[in-house]
Amino acid sequence: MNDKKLYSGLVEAKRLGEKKLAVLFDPDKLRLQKMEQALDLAADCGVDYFFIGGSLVVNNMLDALLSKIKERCAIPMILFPGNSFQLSYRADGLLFLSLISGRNPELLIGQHVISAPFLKMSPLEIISTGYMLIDGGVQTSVQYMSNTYPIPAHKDDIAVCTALAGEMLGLKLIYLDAGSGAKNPVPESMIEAVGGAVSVPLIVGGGIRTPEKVAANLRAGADLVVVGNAIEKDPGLIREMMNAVR
Ligand code: 1GP
Repeated sequence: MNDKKLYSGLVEAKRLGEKKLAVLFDPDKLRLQKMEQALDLAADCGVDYFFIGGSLVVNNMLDALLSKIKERCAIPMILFPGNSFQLSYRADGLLFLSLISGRNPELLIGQHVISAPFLKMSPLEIISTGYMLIDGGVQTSVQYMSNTYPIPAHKDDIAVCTALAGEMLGLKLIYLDAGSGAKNPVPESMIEAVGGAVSVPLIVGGGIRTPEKVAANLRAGADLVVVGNAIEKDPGLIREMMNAVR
């Protein structure tokens, strides 16, 4: 899928004011029965994307997971990799994440250099993404693993300047993430401020547990909301969340 369909779909949806939901699967946390239930519901309700990845993937299930999803539905699968080991040609696209909220050169450019030749040969659609960690009230795996400080949740101005710089550097998406399992999701004031400042599509995730919160984030200016943990615990939420999106 190297024809840039995923990104152009996001840009077009933003232009039309259509909102999107992605369900995040962490290959380490899969329980097969819930997974099958989640896949069927996602297909039935028209979930827009699956994001696949985690800060630390310790099992070897990535390819198996991607094949399983493909067998069961046609929802695009986008890799959301915590490191350069989490790559697979079986997905449709990849968020090429540069952790612009942090000052760890490995995650700004180092891992990218290592994975670039593999990605150049791959059929994946590569979407450069300015990834910004926002303090979610607890230390999350991604904070620890990335060895970076998140942006304080009340510092909308830092978030805006960081996102603007990312956009000016040519990154095609901005992703505000409070981290998987965050106690506090990204504040709506920050989503509004960043959404008003950049023109590329805005993704928001981390600690979103209810359909009301999904709707509030979309109203604040998110174009795409990502939900992982809450749906992993209760796949039934997919339907209510999709209703909130539509
Ligand atoms: C991906 O961090 C999100 O950006 C997912 O977070 O697992 O808390 O929904 P949750």
